[in-house]
Amino acid sequence: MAIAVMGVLNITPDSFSDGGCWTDPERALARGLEMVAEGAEVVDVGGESTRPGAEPVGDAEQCRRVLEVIAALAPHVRVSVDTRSVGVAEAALEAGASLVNDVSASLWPVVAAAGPGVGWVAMHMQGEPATMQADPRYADVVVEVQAFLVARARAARAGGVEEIWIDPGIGFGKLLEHNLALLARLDRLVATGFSVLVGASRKGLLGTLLDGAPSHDRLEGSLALAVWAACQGVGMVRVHDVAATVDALRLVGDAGPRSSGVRGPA
Ligand code: HH2
Repeated sequence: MAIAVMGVLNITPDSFSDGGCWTDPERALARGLEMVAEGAEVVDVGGESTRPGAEPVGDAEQCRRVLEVIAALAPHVRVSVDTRSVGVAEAALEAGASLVNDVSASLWPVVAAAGPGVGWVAMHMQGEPATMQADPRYADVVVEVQAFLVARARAARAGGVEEIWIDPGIGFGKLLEHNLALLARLDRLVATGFSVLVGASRKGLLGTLLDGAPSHDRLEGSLALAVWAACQGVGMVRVHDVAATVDALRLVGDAGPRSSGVRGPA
């Protein structure tokens, strides 16, 4: 069992837990390198918050936020770009990213066109960030999310994408009961044969379950879910607290960083 850690680097003024922290490119680069030293195999750079209620950010502004940081980090670590925009994904790959973290699960043609060595994360979301938490509904959330992800992943594979990750999208158009059901059945996603990524770090379900803890005070819950994901066979966790997560995963017997092969070509 081996699991990789993807470190979150949001270059946004409004992300739910690190908004405004890394808007200065030098500070962002320093944080990215710090996460590498802490054991992150991938640094996920995003220029648009997709928290509940967030409004879309235009391509030019996303590019202004992320491209300089991606170019500076890429010689040191595998970089993913967290975007739902074709134009931003293309520009980020040009700048040195080699993984497209796509919460819209629609950008695989960009990845296929980029050729070997570039991977794609397909995440499930019901609705759009601005309104997705208003009234999400599912007949069977586990079945529906799995069917959606497998269909997208198969299309991408048929289109020539070699490296595919599927992600249930914790908190994206889901109530607490939906998030818990998906976390309880991560084994079903793992059994599809596609690599699975989970992002539960500091998310709202932890605040709900832990007596209203604010986003900066959800470390224990985040670690518990990372460990749970690892035990279910998930291949990568997307987290804000890299050092603590790497330590927690080592303690449960995972080989930790540099073991999962997600670094891509040297
Ligand atoms: N969650 C967030 C953003 N991107 N990507 C994947 N693959 N999976 C996730 O669960 C996921 C994601 C939201 O978290 P964060 O980036 O910390 O906040 P914000 O969207 O406010 O920038």
